[in-house]
Amino acid sequence: MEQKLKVAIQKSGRLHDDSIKLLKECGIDISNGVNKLKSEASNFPMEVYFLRDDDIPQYVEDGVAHIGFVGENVVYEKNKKAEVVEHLGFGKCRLSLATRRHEKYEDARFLQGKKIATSYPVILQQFLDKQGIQAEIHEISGSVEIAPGIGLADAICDLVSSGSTLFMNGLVEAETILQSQAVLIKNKVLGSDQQVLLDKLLFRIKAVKKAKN
Ligand code: PRT
Ligand code: ZN
Repeated sequence: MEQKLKVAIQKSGRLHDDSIKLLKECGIDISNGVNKLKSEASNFPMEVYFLRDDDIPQYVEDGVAHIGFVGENVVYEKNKKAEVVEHLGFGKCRLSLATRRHEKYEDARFLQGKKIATSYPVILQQFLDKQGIQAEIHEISGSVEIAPGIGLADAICDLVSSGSTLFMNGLVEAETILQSQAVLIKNKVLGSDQQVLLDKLLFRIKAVKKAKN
């Protein structure tokens, strides 16, 4: 049986198109049928699994997928045993604290004793611990930006790219706690066949990135 490299990418969402595009630029053709969970490359020994981004680190840790394309924010939040091997240059954003526009945030001490809404409790808690701040974290899975407006929180910690979502909700960015972009992660104990295929893919990814600079 021919060995294949099993790759996890986002099924739909902000990283899906750029992930497929990067593979294509690497000369790898994926037939991407809508609603398909799995696909096979026609010209590279590769199988692609389409998954929720949140699940990708776990799949890679378990070795169900050998590698995955996912946001660094998700990698650090899930904290699984998967290794970041390459930054992919798309999906750029930052995880930031934001407060109501009128609030005077000078540094993290502002957060002492306050309520913060976020979908990133792990990364936020690490930040607070490092700053020696005690705050109450409210974990919510979406629409974090409305939390201050409805009295659920004093501040939020969420992903920002253009900043327009914050602006529309009367919030301002107070502090960035993580810069993020899509990365390639790999299972920690790849077999030698998979490692050879990964090296081949990485060689092509690096060439694509270089051509863009
Ligand atoms: O369904 P699934 O779970 O796979 O997808 P998802 O809804 O969890 O993730 P998705 O598709 O929204 O984002 C996937 C990844 O894209 C994230 O994990 C980040 O690594 C990256 N990314 C880049 C972003 C953004 N930019 C971004 N702006 N993810 C989310 N946002 C959201 C942010 O949460 C906020 O609501 O966009 C809004 C802010 O955008 P601006 O431009 O108004 O600042
Ligand atoms: Zn998700």
